[in-house]
Amino acid sequence: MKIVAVEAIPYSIPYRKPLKFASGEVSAAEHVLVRVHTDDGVVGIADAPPRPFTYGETQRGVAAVIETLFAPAIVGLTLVEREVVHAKLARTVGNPVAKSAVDMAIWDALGQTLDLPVTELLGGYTDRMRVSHMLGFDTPAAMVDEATRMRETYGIEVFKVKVGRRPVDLDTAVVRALREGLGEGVELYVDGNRGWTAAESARAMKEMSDLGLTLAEELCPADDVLGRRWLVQQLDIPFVADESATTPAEVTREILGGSATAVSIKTARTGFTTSQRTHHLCEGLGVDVVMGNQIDGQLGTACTVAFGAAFDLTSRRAGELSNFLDMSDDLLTESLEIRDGTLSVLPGSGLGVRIDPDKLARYRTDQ
Ligand code: MUC
Ligand code: MG
Repeated sequence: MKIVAVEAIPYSIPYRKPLKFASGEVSAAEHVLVRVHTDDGVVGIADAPPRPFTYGETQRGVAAVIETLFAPAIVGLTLVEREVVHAKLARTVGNPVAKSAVDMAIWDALGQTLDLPVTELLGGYTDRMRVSHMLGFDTPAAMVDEATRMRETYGIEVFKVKVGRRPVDLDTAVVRALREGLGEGVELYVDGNRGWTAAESARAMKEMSDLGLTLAEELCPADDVLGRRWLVQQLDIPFVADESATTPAEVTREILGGSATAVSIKTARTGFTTSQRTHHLCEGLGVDVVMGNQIDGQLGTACTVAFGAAFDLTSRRAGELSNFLDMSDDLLTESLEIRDGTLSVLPGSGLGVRIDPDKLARYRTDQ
């Protein structure tokens, strides 16, 4: 049960089609695979997807902070001393993605050691989640085509539409085309990644008020404090805090300050240990939760569904679990399968996933 080594392996896998949104664009999964080794020969794994446009982390920075600060701080601790690990990592500010991957790799190693699935250790509420697919910027016709393909191929009926372009009609036209093209049966919601002002957001939401949207996420920056509060007060659907609520303290500030009424939990940035704290906080505050996607590959998606399925509150809404489908390849020995719009938690101990050594050798960038 003792941690003896922590590895941080950078790799790069191209996307077939880049995902574009108001705060950035991703055309390759330039992530870091984290492996935590124990003295029993167990190896826990997790993925770190750096998102410099949101958290300031880079692939080299993630590998460096793990190798130079985190690994020396936690080697020698046992897998059950997760709160000690948490406190040691917290001595370094920021670096949410690097910290989360270390945390989740420890949980995977713990599950393997106890021969129990991580999702059951976390809460064991259900074994699957409905899937929501994120649609990146494109023309209305291309976005309707993509959504139609996702519905026909995987049975996905929930779509998060990226918005936040100027003029706002570029995006409102897309959402209208999606509603007309897909019909009333699908669930649609929007995510602006802070691209609009509060006034632009209000205008866009008014223009789309007949389209039956279920959520609005980060339409304008949380730092525009009064504007955002003004916007949230006039909406009749939950306003999701995503990148503005990446810690329990930020969740408390956003919700109690009236700047959001729902929260996106992303295991890529809060791991399992802090995601538990965020979940319990949201339950206590009585706010809705969405399991978000940090443009995760299959390993990250396996973590999201393991956490999301563990609790009632996190499994109620569809989780954002499908954007790995846009990658040209992945690292796992067996692909995740979305069927009938649903992703099941993988069976087996820990996270239930294994890395294909040949694929890792092909895509790692440090050798
Ligand atoms: C999202 O919900 O914002 C875009 C950037 C990122 O970090 O996650 C995605 C999706
Ligand atoms: Mg978002």
